[in-house]
Amino acid sequence: MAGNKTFTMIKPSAVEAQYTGKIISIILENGFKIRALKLIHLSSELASGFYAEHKGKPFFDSLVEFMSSGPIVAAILEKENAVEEYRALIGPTNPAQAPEGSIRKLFGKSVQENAVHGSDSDASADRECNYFFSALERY
Ligand code: 3AN
Repeated sequence: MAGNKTFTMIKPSAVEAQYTGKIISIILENGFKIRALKLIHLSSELASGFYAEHKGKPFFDSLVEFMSSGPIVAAILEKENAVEEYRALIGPTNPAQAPEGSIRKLFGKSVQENAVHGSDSDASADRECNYFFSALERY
């Protein structure tokens, strides 16, 4: 059975561009509940740990540098079938290929600066939620 939680980050360039409020509105309008939320500036160590599965890929160093270049907004979202529903709402990795109205189409600039992260499986969602939030910070 599909889980009901997913993890998202609004990436540094989208936070810097003041898109946080608009992105959170879209998330809420689409039936997700916010179960945890914080603004945090990742160190390069924390960003590397988060993206450990991509270590060794050509874009890894640039991704870590970008993700630690300014604050991000991290959140735990709840909805039935959350992982799949949220990935449909944000669109594919490349904003140029994202459907009209999707978050990455609306706010993404490039494959790297694609506005938001969304977990790709229930197992990743669990790991990512625990990476960012303690039991006291989630509801
Ligand atoms: P998604 O976030 O759509 O699940 P992943 O997990 O394949 O995509 O990649 C994680 C992040 O790495 C992406 N959100 C994007 O910022 C970056 N990324 C992925 N592929 C590339 C690439 N070819 N060039 C630059 N950055 C990339």
